[in-house]
Amino acid sequence: MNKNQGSKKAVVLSGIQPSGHLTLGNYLGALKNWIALQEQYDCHYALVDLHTITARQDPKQLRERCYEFLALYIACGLDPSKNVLFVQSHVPAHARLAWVLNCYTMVGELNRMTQFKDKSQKNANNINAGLYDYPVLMAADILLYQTRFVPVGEDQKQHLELARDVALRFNKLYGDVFQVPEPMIPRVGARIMGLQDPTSKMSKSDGSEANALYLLDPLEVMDRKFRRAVTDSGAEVRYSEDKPGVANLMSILSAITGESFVAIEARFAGQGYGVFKAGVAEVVIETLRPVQARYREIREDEPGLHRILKDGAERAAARAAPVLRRVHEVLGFIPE
Ligand code: ATP
Ligand code: LTN
Repeated sequence: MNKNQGSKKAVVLSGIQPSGHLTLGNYLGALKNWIALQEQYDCHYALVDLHTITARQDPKQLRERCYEFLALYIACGLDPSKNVLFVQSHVPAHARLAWVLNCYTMVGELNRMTQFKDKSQKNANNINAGLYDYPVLMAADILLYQTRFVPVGEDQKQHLELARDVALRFNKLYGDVFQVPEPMIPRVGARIMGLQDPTSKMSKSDGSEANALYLLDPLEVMDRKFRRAVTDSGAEVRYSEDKPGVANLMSILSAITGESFVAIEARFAGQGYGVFKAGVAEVVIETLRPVQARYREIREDEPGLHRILKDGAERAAARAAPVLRRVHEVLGFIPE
């Protein structure tokens, strides 16, 4: 079977959970890269709603957020005619392959997943089987499309390793069924930290408003969040592991403008943290101002957004079907 299913471009796939609101971390760690890849690769981007229900969701908000995320993707520059944009639950092959892969994933492997440990601590009253099984569903998302590259932030590296291990294990037993995927992690911006607590990852659903910068925050709120961002003792703008607040703001600036840390240090030499924070705020605000304007227009057309998802699901399902069929065949299931 041709792994790339009639397409010469290498397949890219990634997903974001429609939980909370999209943050600058999601943008710099994932979304910005997605946009850069759309010309060169055969890209698939999923709103992973099946993953999202591993934590309790309000049904109305979940639906609303899927439209919000899709409209924001498009406003940021992701073109629905060049990328397959879809909702995971619309393509049943994801859940079907996840079941199969469950039987090729060891409990010992899942026990090592750090995201499961973190999320279990945060949701001690709802440590459900879905949360534990989350990485297997993610492996299914990826392997279902013969994906070559997976653009994600640093925190997903361990899940990617698991997807690779499962693919290799399956291939060893049944021949060359799956493409073995590779992570694509940006050099800068792969792990944006909280603005109030620069020692923990900025996250869209941990409930701390001041810690995260949301792409749809009013621009004056963004300005305030940066001005109040925790920096470190001292006054020098210098990149150092032991100055996590300043290092984080420098990473944000560098990820957006492409400037090196050395160039940023030179630009802000002798100017103190106040000027530096205002400079970072300005760059972020000017990047997001046009995005927010486009977003409002795109979000208004909900039937149009729904059509994009319907079309995306059809295209995704067509791509996934032969792969699932092949998996069933090698396992010995009677063809449908
Ligand atoms: P949640 O708080 O709901 O767990 P999250 O903000 O961690 O959400 P995910 O949906 O888990 O977001 O991740 C979406 C993508 O954004 C992934 O590729 C992930 O690696 C990336 N990402 C998430 N947070 C950051 C961050 N702080 N810095 C860089 N990339 C990030
Ligand atoms: N687990 C990912 C979201 C995700 C994903 C995927 C990312 C689900 N399926 C497939 C890349 C490819 C996260 O960011 N928490």
